[in-house]
Amino acid sequence: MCGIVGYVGDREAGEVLVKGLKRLEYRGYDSAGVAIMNGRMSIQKGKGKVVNLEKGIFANGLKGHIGIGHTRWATHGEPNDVNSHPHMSQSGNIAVVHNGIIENYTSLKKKLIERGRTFSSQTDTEIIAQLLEEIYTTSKDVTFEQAIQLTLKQIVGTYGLAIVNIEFPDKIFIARKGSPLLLGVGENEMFIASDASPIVEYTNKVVYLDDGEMAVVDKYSYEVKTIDDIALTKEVHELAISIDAIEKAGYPHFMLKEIFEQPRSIADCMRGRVNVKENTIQLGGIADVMEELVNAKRIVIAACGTSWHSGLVGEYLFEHLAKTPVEVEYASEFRYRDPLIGEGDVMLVISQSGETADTLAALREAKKRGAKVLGICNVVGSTISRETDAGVFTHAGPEIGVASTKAFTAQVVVLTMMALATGMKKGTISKKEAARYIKELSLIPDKVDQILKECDENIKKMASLFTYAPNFLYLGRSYNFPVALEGALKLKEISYIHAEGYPAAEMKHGPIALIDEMMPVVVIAATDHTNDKMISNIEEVRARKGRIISIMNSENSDVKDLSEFSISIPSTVDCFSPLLTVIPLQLLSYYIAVNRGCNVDQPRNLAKSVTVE
Ligand code: UD2
Ligand code: GLU
Ligand code: MG
Repeated sequence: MCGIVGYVGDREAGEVLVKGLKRLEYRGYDSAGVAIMNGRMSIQKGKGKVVNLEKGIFANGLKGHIGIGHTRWATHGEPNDVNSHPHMSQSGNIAVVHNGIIENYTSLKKKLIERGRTFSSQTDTEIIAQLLEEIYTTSKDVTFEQAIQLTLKQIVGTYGLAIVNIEFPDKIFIARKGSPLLLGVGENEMFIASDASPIVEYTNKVVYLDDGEMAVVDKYSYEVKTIDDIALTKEVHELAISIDAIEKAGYPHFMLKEIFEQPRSIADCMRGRVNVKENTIQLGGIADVMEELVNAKRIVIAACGTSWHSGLVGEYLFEHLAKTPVEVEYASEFRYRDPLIGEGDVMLVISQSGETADTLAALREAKKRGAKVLGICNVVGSTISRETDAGVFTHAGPEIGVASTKAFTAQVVVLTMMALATGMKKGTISKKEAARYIKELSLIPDKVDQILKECDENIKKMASLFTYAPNFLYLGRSYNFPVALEGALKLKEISYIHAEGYPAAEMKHGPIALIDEMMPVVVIAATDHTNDKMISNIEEVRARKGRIISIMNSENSDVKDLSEFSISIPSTVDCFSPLLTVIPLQLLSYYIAVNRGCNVDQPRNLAKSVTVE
């Protein structure tokens, strides 16, 4: 995910672009760049924040009234100066900024290299500039617009695109499939952006591009058509929305936006890695260390907070699917207790930001003692991702809400893919089983979507009944025990209600003393091999008048009958159930916190990235 801006008019383009990119910086912030045309094509780009870009534009005196800009969140190729957008065609005539992923870029790149093109970056994006130039310069009687259409037809993946060509010094070409893009219509000036936040201060008239559409824009007019060249008349919308709301895509909080992004972030995490047709899982980031992972005597997972919970799910996954013994450690404990770890062991560190101080220290300790250390991080270029021997990025997109949601599900997806890949290689799961798991995994994004659509209203209603409960208990078994911990943590973090997560059967060894008619007990009762035991645990709570809220599968009528409230979700195989059961719990904590008037995105005393011990 990244931010795109474009400008053509009478203003200084550099100023409009930088201002717009600053507004879009929440979408990605590892590098930024602009292309400005003024008789020639001037490029300024590099690693780091938009302020660095601004200094560069100023220092190099980039002037002009037409340009495109980008703030990047790397998916393909590490965040460095070369991989920053805009990307150029070989001649330097065409510049492209891109939001999205070109899935077939490897094969296209190979063909273009065979035809003598040299590439300068590791990105998927560069292929667009190069292929476009190849088509435009080698095909007879093809206009630049037609060349764009032909290029887009060869590309598989998602894009929001803005393109300039020095041959057309007053035009910007844009196109969209899967990544948002809109046009701001001003008086003798036009704006282009990923969302309306860079535009609202100049105009309230916008045209939203839909998938499969492109446009040619100059300062006075725009022409929208499909990529099959059918002209369109688009509605001009009037914006009546604050900048703050726009950055949150209309959601009142980043946390809610991120919860609702999960169908997409989970799919992004699996993209290019899970292949249902061929029944394979390919994790490029750990291909070179697969041998070590398969032969590991033991895996130690070290993490903090929510990442520690995903680590617990990882333990169950690895022990079940790959038959490798796993221990999960709090990173802060591991580093200070003379741990037994060394050669032949694999350590897995998990951190959304990739900067968590305790996790980083655990990583260094394990490395010092001779273990292979692999990372699961969301932020590309972060310290942990650089210091690990190898790893897998979650590609969930920037997470702004302090309470982690989409990063958790993406971490669990990565752990699932790793455990499956290891099990397949080790032979601990058969081909047939693997096929079933891979198929089921590919269905998860749609099931998450279904939960969000079907359960949101119910959960909102339920939350209003429990807003002032002083305590909550969360119970789960097997794969859903870590989810109970995560549900309780979410509630504590953002609503400041005391909550505890417990393995359901362990409740009778203590917490059962807390249960009375005032105690809401959230039970995660997805149908699995522990179902009957779970039902007994629910009876134990009911016998003490506790109020049962259940997260269950629709066919589980026994649980429904025993619950005061139940949220019904689709079923999946046992080991993927956390990816579904956690969603209602995220929403429950969110709505309770909102009802209590808490600052959901920035809860008191917490920080997004804990870079201190
Ligand atoms: C990588 C590239 C991607 C594209 C693709 C082509 C990045 C971020 N990803 O995606 O651009 O070229 O290959 O097949 O450039 N890593 C760590 N520690 C961590 C996380 C990752 O060392 O905590 C390393 C990992 O070993 C790999 C690199 O970072 O060398 C990228 O990891 P990835 O998961 O993005 O890898 P992949 O193959 O999905
Ligand atoms: N795939 C492109 C890149 O890695 C664009 C990523 C984005 O949308 O931020 O450069
Ligand atoms: Mg274990």
